[in-house]
Amino acid sequence: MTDANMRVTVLAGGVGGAKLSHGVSMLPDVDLSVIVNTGDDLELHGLAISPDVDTVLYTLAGLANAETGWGLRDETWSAHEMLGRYGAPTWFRLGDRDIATHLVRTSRLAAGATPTEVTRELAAALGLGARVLPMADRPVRTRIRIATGWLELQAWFVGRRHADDALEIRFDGVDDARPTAAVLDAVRSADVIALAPSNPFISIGTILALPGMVPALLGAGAPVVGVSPIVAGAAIKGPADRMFETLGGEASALGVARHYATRYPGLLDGLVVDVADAAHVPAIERLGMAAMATTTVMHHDIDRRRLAEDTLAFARDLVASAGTATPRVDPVAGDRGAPAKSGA
Ligand code: FO1
Repeated sequence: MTDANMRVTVLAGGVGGAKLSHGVSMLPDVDLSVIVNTGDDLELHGLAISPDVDTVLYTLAGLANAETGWGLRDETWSAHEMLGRYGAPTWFRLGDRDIATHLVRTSRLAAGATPTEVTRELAAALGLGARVLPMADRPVRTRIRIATGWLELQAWFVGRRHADDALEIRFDGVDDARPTAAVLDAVRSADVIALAPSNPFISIGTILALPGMVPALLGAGAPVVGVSPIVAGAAIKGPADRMFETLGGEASALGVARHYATRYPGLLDGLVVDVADAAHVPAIERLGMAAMATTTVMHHDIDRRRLAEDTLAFARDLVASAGTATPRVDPVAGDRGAPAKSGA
């Protein structure tokens, strides 16, 4: 902990990640960095669109559409209607105010700015104190294999309402991408690192698939705590529960713990689960990570703040107890130093 602020770094995907980050940003004396998945990015109408980054920016700025979680509130759809009249694609709905973000991003990238620089400029313009960090400055594109073949993430997620079973995931470009310097700094200098309740396969998994990302997290001095995106066997939003069924594992809080413990041994020091899953806590602890049950479903801002408070307090207790207890040997991977297998 620095004298003034606690430095908190959150790994986030879409709506769930943005909400937890927003909760952290409401806490006093906290210096927040959010590392955001960019595998969902797409180009449409000649515009560079970064859904998860924009969802975090809008949510932290208090501008997000409360019903959907993505896009801006008080939105209008004149451009969308006109695009329809021209026969342009309208399956991915872009509101008029949202389009301003894509216009600025596209022109700044064309002028040679990096996604990190563009996002910093957008965050500053929206008056954000938090650092919002694209996970990488090189393009990574998540692809999903369904029964009829491979689809780009948004074509599956939005275009087909993720109705098809996801049989395989690919992160195109990930081998040539690296966590940015700002991302590695946010990991190294954190007092607490949190994996938000985002999809472990296509949001957190994408970030962890970046070469060097898991080793950086394993080498960080800060405790790494996750928040389960599965509550009482179901995802709050999106296809995470069904992806456990088709990609391996179990759609439960214990399944989430097992997912991280087996794919990223030693990564999680603790997992926060919902009170509905309190019965799973002992089995999760037997996997070699601490576990805590609290209310993790976030309907209102106050829920976001309280989950953030509980998660940070949980992480602080881990630091305190680690100071006294003998170093915990992870049953799956041996001591912390063991090189983790690569991510998803
Ligand atoms: N999600 C939808 O279900 N339908 C949409 O038309 C849609 C448009 C959209 C536009 C901008 C943006 O930032 C997000 C948008 N999303 C839409 C959400 C997005 O697909 C998901 O939030 C993430 O990609 C999943 O993490």
